Order: sequence, then structure tokens, then C-alpha cells
Amino acid sequence: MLHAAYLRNNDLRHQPAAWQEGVLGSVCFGASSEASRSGPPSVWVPALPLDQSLAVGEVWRVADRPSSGRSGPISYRCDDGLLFGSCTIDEADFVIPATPEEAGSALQRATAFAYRSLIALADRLQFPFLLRVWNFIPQINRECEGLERYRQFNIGRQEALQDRGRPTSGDVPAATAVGVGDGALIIYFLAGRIAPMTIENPRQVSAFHYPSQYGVRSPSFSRAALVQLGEQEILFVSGTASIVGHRSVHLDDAAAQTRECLLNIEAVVTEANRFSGAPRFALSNLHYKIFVRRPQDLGLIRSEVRRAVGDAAHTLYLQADICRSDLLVEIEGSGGHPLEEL
Ligand code: 3EB
Repeated sequence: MLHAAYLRNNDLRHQPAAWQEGVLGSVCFGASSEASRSGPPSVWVPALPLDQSLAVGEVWRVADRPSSGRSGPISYRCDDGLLFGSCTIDEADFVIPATPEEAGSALQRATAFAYRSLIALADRLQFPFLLRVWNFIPQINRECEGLERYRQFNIGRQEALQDRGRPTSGDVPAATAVGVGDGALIIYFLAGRIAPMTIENPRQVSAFHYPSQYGVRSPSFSRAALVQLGEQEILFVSGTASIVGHRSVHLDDAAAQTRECLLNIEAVVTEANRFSGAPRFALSNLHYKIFVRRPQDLGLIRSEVRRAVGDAAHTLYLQADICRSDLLVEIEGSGGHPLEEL
């Protein structure tokens, strides 16, 4: 049984020992000084919470006591059904190509290294299906070496998937890719033993089929993944933006972009229910992370989200950059697992 918990102030140490033993993975969103309270295994993401405490902990918990380890750059924990891993990669280590024929930018090489490492680990531990990946890319919209950094990331991700014999379209993981300021490339993920059902959005061109105007190598992610875990059916909705077809819409209008994100999520939820064969998921029973580019848009964005999802849903607002410079907000969701607010 997979649970999620969100901890105001990121204080895991005050939880009962039995609770702490079930931690599969934990993430601290906030300033680095707040991260120390998580204890291992934990990954720190420098995306600041916008409307509450200095730091928020996101914890994925299971009923068993997971085993843990480290493999190359990846720290991980796993139980019978799930593997949680994370890595924090310093691009400076990839400025010089490892071999003369290794092409591309440092970020591309760092990304390819991270993905090759995490897929190799997932293969070795026999969790061959990447279910959900969260990517935090420093300076995501900056252009360097003639290419926007998000596009460099996409090349590296696709290369690694290919190298490790994974599809780069169709059955690709659900994902979020947003920007953080300076610092390391941070990736965390969940992998499983059973293939998820990948879901696309009829209102949007699949990201893996975006035309080349958005980059020579398209982004390898699906719009959502429906995961069977024992009796649980869990939905991971990818980061969702104000994109219709393949175009960004409602430029410079944060409220309208938020409404469009939610229409997109609603369409994905409808697809998920169709695949699931039951109306399990609704906007009101998902839990959300909302990435806000400009802190001053928080009020507008939050009132649109509240209107659409109601007050029951858990929402975490984080400052982050979005993968296209014309996008002001991106929303991801998950559902079908219990959620604790602590
Ligand atoms: C989009 O729909 C918005 O590259 O992994 C959202 C979620 C976005 C994941 C990724 C990108 C990614 O194209 C951006």
C-alpha cells in the first residue's frame, strides 16, 4: 500500500518510529537550511513553497520496511512492489566529454548519465517499469551553446532511454520537468514491476510527437500513468500546462492558463476512468503540486485551482520555472493513494 504524506516544516523526526521505517522516499522542497531535518533517504529540491512554511516534506510511504542502497549517483529504497530513487547531479562534472565522440552540452551529458544510471539500477533490481519521474533542471529556459537548456535535457533523456532499450514514445513514464535556479540537476522517480497503463490527452498532441519547432528531440513523457499496485489503482498525472494541440495558449494570462491546465487534467482524468473501467478519479479527489513561475501570480492561480478542485484536495504551491518561457503555471496530480497532512 502506497501512501503520500505532506509535512509542513519538513519535520520527519517527530513522527513515530514505525512511521519512519515505512519511508520509501522523501523530498524536501525549500531552502537548503531546512533540508537537514528529513534525514536519509531524502532529496532536497530548491523550489520554494509559496503559501505556507519555509519547507515542505513530501514522503512516499509503504507498509513494509523498505531496504535501501546507493548505486552510482542514485540513492534508493525499495519494497516488494516499488522502487524510489533520486540523484543530484553536478553538471560541472560533465563539461569535458568522457570520450571524444560524446556530443552535446554538459547538461545533455549529465541528463543522459542520470537516466542511464537510474534505468540500469531499475533493471538490476527488477523494477523494469519507470512509472513516474520528477525532473528539476537548473536555468531551464536559458539558452547556452546555441540551444535552450530544456531542449538539451530532452536530447539527453531520449539518448539514455534509447541506449537502455526503452521506448522514447508511447509507453514512456509520466513526468514533471520544471526549472530551478542555479544548482544541480535533480531527478527522483518511482519504478515498478508491472507495466503501467500510459494515458494521453485528446486535447493535446502527445509530447513525444511535438513538432520539431519545440526541439530536435521531443520530450519522452506520457500525460499520465495508471499503476496497479496490489489492490490499489494509482494515477500519476504528469505536469500539465496551458497547451492545446502543441501550442501554448493564453500568453501572459495566469488565470486563463490555470483554467486551461485544469481542463487538460480533466481530459486526462476522463481517459484514466475510461481505461480503469470505473469513475474512480475526479478533479476533486486528486492531490496537486502547482508550479508557479511568478510568485505574484499565486493569488490568481490559487483561486482558479480552488474553484475547479474544491477545498478537499491537497495542494502544494511551489515556485519554479516552466519548460517554455511563455508558460506561467504547470500542475501535476496524483490519486488513488491515501494522503496524510502532518
Ligand atoms: C508540456 O506539456 C509541458 O519534459 O518531462 C510537462 C511535464 C512538461 C513533463 C517533461 C514537460 C515534461 O509540454 C511541459
